[in-house]
Amino acid sequence: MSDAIESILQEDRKFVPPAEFTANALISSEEQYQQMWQLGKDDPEKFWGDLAKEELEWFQPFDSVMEGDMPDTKWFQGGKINASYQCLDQHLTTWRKNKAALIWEGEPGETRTLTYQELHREVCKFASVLDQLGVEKGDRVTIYMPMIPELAIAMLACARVGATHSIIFGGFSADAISDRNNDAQSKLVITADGGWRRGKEIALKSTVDESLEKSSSVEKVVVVRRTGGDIEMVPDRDYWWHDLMENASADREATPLDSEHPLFILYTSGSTGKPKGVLHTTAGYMLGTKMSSKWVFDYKDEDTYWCTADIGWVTGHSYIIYGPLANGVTSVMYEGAPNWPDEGRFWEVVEKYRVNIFYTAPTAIRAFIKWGDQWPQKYDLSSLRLLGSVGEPINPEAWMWYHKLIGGERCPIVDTWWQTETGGIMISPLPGVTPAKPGSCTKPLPGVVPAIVNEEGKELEANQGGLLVMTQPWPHMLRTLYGDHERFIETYFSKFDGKYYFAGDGARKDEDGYYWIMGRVDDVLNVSGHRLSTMEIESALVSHDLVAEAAVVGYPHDLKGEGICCFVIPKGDIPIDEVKNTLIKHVRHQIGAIATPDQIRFTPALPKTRSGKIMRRLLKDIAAGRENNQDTSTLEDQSILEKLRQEG
Ligand code: 6R9
Repeated sequence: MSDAIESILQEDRKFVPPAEFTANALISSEEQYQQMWQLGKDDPEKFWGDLAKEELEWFQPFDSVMEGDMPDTKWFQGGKINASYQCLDQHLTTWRKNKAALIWEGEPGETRTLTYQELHREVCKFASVLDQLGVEKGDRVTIYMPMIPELAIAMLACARVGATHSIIFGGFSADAISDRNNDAQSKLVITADGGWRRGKEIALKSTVDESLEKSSSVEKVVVVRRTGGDIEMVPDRDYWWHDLMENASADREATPLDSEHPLFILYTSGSTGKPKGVLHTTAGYMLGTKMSSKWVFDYKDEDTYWCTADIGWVTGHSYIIYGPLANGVTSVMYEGAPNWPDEGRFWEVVEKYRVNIFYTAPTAIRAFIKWGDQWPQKYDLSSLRLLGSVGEPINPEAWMWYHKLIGGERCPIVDTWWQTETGGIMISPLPGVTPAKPGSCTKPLPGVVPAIVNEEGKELEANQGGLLVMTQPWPHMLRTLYGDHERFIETYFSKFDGKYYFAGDGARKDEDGYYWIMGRVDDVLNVSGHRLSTMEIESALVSHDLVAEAAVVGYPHDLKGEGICCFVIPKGDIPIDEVKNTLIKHVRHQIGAIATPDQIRFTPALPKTRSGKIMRRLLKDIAAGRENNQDTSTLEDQSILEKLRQEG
């Protein structure tokens, strides 16, 4: 058992929300939560239907709340709606029109604030640009950009005209972009010359150029000038953002769209090599992100809220843009690294904007711990009133550090469990209600009905480890994997005959009904809170001439949560270190920097069963440096294990 899991199992501390927080909270008592949760379970139609009427602005009301069972539930049929209208237009008739929607800080230090009105204006203008470029309702648009305001503008403009955006994280390679362009059949790519990261320019446009050699569906490219770096512009294909915006009309109404109109595709790693295009639609997603952020972050109108994620991941979609803006909140957006120009940057930003709510990932917290207490201690963090965590289980030690050093022991911590597929937070404390236990994401939000089941789908007793499933549909769940509905059913629903949504995580529920996530049960790695599939990395490795066969496993890593260990059978003689670097570079080129292997171990053979299956459990033990006490009787060649250990 790993140290992290061991320490979670021993955890029995409880942290009750401060009375003052509870007194001002939107959901402020256990009874109120119980009532909401019970209604969501017993009568989801009423629960979600009432919220959809109260909380969303409809061009045309819906006829039904939900139609059909999982996996193909349709929500709010007959309704007409627009996500950009929810985030922008609805605030313009209120006092919020001149409130800051986005406060942006670039890594080099420049800042830009866009009020709701200003953001609306920019979004309308870029929506007009999309019209001019021939982007139509239903078209797919790829966005590959740094964390700059134009990224938010581009995504909301797509939503405004009914184009489905597919945002690709800036750390992905040209091949990864072309795969996604082709899968989605994107018509347009929006990018920038580059972005800033740790003082260096990360080139984006040149990567897009390379990807377009293999993306035949893409007709045009829009380029934001960010770094001023040297780039090539292809006539009649590439256009500067600022040229297009110069004369664009700010008069562009939001197109009324069906509730189930596809809002975005976001690619994520699954257990096979091919990334999955998770598709979210409009009304259900907007309701889910609006309500979950309101309940979990307990927004107040005067709050400044900062989610440190990149918009290239689902957390940035749901909790930098759609959720907060639908609630009329001020959302901070930061372009760069947490340790540039020094390790105090995040705390400097908190102090500068008097951030009240701060949402980050355990991998970042572990890095802060390593960098030392002196960094947060240098800054005034007294504005903070609530902290959040997302992306992977937070170990109790990191939780305590976050609580003491950042939260000054006064801020509740919301450990939010959810996935790209769930669209929004599913299991999380309510900060004014739920006593926190470090390491547990606690209880399901209203409208969410999870269970822990065994392989046969039988619900387990308290404290028994099993598989996490959802037993009821929810409005913000994924609708399909783009272009592959069969894979959607197969991946998430076939395990339990269509009855449950299978999350892919192992978990247990304790005697108080608290959920404790134990990590993925499939071949998905969680590296610094980012999902990567072992198969994806294996295919990248074997695509290199020097590699005959490869097996990739995760192992516990102090900072990243999981590190990437690659066992490689080379072609020919066992090569030297230089080849390791070649292979590392190759993987980075194939997938992107986020997939950089931590270890490459050459081996003459891999441990296999007699039927030829790689025994990953054994490799995992070896990568983790653990003694192996598993059954190796099915291992074809017993001497391999010894050899592998020696290689390490
Ligand atoms: C939002 C996001 C999803 C996977 C998920 C799980 C892990 C996320 C967690 C957590 C424990 C938490 N995960 N939040 N594990 N506690 N609070 O991260 O989406 O990138 O799709 O990853 O991340 O394993 O299945 P995504």
